[in-house]
Amino acid sequence: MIPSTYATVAQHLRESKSIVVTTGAGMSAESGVPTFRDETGLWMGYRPEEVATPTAFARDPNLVWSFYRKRRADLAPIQPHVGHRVLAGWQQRFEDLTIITQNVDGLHERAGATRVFELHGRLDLTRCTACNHQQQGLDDLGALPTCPNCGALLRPAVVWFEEMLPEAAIVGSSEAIDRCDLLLVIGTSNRVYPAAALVEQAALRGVPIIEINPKPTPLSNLAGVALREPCGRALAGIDAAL
Ligand code: BJW
Ligand code: ZN
Repeated sequence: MIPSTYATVAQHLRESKSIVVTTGAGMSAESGVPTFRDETGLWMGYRPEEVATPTAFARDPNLVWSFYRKRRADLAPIQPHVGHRVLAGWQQRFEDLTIITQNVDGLHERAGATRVFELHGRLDLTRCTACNHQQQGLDDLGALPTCPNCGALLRPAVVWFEEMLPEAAIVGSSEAIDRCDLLLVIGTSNRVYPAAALVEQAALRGVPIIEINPKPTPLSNLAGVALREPCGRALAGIDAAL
């Protein structure tokens, strides 16, 4: 017996021509990646401005690298879950489905998703603060890694507060939002901009919005349908109803 909300979302999916799915940290929670703002989230014990701003990195790169060194090590054994696989499968099934993620864990791609815009960069990418050098991988680079080319400090290739998002990701995301006729918002607190503004942008055009999140968010009022449960179970349920 398929719950009626799963059937409703499945019907929306079948009837839509262009679908966008935005995801946040809650998307990866069932894989074992901590969220940021929940009770046991990553920001507990840290003030975000102490570890996730360029000013913080300039002031205390040791502290910032110790935060990211642990997160890179923790990410290494993590695997995508059924929800990531369902979304990747929908990209094969539906003509136009774009995933826009704030996550830096690369789990959508590892589950086989092909069209993914990563708004906040990648934890498995490191870049030089002085030259164009970039390196890929989750290897332990030591306490304060430096560039093999020029000797300057390396930094995680993620987007911190006060930094611009990658141009291609923000342009591609905005275009996808402008042509979509269905938006699924999964596992984000919708507190960080400009990511949250994409949801507002779709709402302004009257696009139906479906939120999958155990808890309401500041943008829940824009969603016509809300599934208040973990996304792995919800996505598997919707998939079964398709
Ligand atoms: C589940 C679940 C399960 C649990 N299933 N769900 C407009 C207004 C106000 C402020 C601004 C504005 N525009 C810009 C700003 C400033 C700032 C901002 O937004 N501040 C607000 C916080 C007030 N934005 C920026 O600075 C951005 N840059 C920018 O705007 O550039 C222009 C500029 C230039 C110069 C000066 C000023 C502006 C950059 C933002 C970068 C964010 N970076 C981080 C860190 C990335 C690196 C890293 O990983 O360390 O990105 S912050 C952190 O928050 C991370 C996340 O991607 C992001 C969003 O968090 P997310 O994913 O929503 O996670 P949570 O924990 O908040 O929520 C999890 C949710 O999951 C919860 O709702 C749970 O209920 C749910 N959940 N289990 C489904 N199983
Ligand atoms: Zn360099």
